[in-house]
Amino acid sequence: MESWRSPNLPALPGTGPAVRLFDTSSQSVVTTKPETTARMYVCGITPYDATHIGHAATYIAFDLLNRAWGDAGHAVHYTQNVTDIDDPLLERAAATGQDWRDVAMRETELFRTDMAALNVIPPTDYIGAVEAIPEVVRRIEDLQALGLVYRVDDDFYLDISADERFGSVANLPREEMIAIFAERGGDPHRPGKRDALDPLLWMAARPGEPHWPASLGAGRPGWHIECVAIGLEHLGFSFDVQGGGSDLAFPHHEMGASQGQLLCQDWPFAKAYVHAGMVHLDGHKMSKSRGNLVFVSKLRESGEDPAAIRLAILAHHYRNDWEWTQECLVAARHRLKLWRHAFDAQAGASGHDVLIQIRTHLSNDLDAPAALAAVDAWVAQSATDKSDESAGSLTRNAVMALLGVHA
Ligand code: 5CA
Ligand code: ZN
Repeated sequence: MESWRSPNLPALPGTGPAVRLFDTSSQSVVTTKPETTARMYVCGITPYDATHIGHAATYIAFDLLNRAWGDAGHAVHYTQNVTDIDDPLLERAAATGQDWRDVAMRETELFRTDMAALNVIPPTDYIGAVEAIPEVVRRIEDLQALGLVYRVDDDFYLDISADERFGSVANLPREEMIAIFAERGGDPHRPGKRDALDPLLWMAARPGEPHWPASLGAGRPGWHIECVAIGLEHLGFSFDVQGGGSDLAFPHHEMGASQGQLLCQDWPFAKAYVHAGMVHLDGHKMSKSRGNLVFVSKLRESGEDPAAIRLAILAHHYRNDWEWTQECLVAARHRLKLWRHAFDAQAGASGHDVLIQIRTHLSNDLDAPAALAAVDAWVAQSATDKSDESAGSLTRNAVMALLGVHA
């Protein structure tokens, strides 16, 4: 699929430090140690109602990582999928009398426009589930050859317990896994399954639903195998970061890790599993199913500066759950105005010092709020300290290159 245009990335003097990130699997902050090229897979949208502030916050979090790695001297190979065939998309299309393909195309296009407006660096590969069906089928055949696949009626399931490490991404007790699996697209109680937690790999064609021909019989992919097939195809095994919102840790990333490990008979599928917190509205997780949404496109239509939307998001640490409010946006507008004024003035307190501080905070588990506070402090100091004549342009470039804020 086409992705979107790249934002302007000003060059900065020197390089940033190695990036440390909180890894869900080990429940600790780890130092990422990519080879020359850092490899990252971030789960993409299911395009039936794009792009709310929660989505934007998650993709901006991984955009910070992309920028921090680039600043540390790495090339970044970034793969993202689009779940352009899945139950929620079909349900939405049916409920609104639209063709599922039209819904997917329209919402994906809106997502691209929103990501470009928010200065998110596009992925290297932007891959739809539908276009990846041949790879998905090939991976399921490989699992079959390993004797790990069984049928329930005409659907195919994976014997997940064959991976002795199953459970080590989200580290949840079994009862909790079963409960969450049922909430997030799984079918723990389907009769005929060997284990409640076995994931669906291939769903046989249902009357009136889209399906594709395959050796497995006509049907469509299960959810988790989609990201495994796309990740292995484009990044290879044991890439540096598997990312998404915290609602993907289980079952999606847990199931994906086991599937990848079984396919490659190796470990780990990803070196770190990194999860962004959930953005809430009116006390509940912002979600398409609940309908409590603030859309990036609506804010933009109402004349909001995308840089203010991005700053409002960056004021929250990516790992925390937080509540979107009008006040965060008002505060971000105010901050943006102060920053622009200070950058325009050129002379100010040392631009070099603030650059180092932004780099340090970003490399420390993407601590954007601390980076914003460092810029605020520089702005305040620059009201009286004019010792550095080009501080404004250096700080503006640092903010643009590292935080992605066009100030
Ligand atoms: N297509 C799958 C991943 S393969 C999917 O989860 N799509 S999604 O559209 O439901 O979500 C896209 C991304 O946004 C996921 O990483 C999800 O964790 C994240 N996300 C969804 N809602 C929120 C929220 N309220 N706050 C933060 N991130 C969210
Ligand atoms: Zn995914």
